[in-house]
Amino acid sequence: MSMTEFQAHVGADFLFAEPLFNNYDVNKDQKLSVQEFVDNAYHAMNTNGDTQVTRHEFDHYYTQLLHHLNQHHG
Ligand SMILES: [Ca+2]
Ligand SMILES: [Ca+2]
Repeated sequence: MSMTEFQAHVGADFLFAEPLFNNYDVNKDQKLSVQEFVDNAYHAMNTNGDTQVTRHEFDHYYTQLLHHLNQHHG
């Protein structure tokens, strides 16, 4: 792997991680509390806004996440 390839790889990861982290970090203290992490993951998965995350909703979220990662990793 060349330095250019390495930087492209790290850069893509950073670009993906930064907005994701900021989205989770509700009070912007640059740390994720358990509450912030759980709330965001829960709301991200619970697409129909009820009080439960079904297996279907979880699978949908997981598929979307993998899709994102595959796009950035080429
Ligand atoms: Ca926080
Ligand atoms: Ca639901």
